[in-house]
Amino acid sequence: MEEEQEQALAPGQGDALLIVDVQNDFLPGGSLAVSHGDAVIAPLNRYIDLFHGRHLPVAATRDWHPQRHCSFQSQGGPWPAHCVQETEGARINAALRLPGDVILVSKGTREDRDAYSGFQDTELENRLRERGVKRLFIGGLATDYCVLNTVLDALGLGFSVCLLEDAIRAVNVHPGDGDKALARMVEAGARGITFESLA
Ligand code: VGL
Ligand code: ZN
Repeated sequence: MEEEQEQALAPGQGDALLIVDVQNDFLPGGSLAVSHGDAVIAPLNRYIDLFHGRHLPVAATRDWHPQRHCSFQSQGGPWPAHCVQETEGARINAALRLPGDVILVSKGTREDRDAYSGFQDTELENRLRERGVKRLFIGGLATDYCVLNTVLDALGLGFSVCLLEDAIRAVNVHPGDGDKALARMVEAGARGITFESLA
């Protein structure tokens, strides 16, 4: 019984890894730092090695805002300026070992629209479909914003989702937001997993 479950979970044909917004501005020292956000990097590198080693697609999203983006406080939005295109803060952290053939998707690129989901106004769905992806293993930052919205969109689009519980961290603007987001994702059909559950 136990073994059967593990086999079903092990990444294979039709699976892809999707890493959300592991950018300097969301890490300690960044302009919209997620506390302990850097704790996702080591586990994500293990997932990258696993997927890349099996020749399975690895995708990454980045928040990629123009200088006067509507989500910035200077423009009446809720957030400090963050992930401004071509700045150091917008760079995906160098410690993350993304493969050379990563599927890289930029979101929130329009001044007048925000995008918490990696699927919003991007080519992500097409890029995954053309690789035959049916199930996504999703981790990154932040649990209560971009991970939440990316996971809900993925499920809505018909992908199965395994949520990497050991490779996500929350902003927690309100205490408990991360836990609430986790519950919503599981309620919507995401399966919470850890790296150990794959081994
Ligand atoms: C995010 C707030 C603003 C995220 C992006 O990546 O979770 N959060 N922009
Ligand atoms: Zn943003």
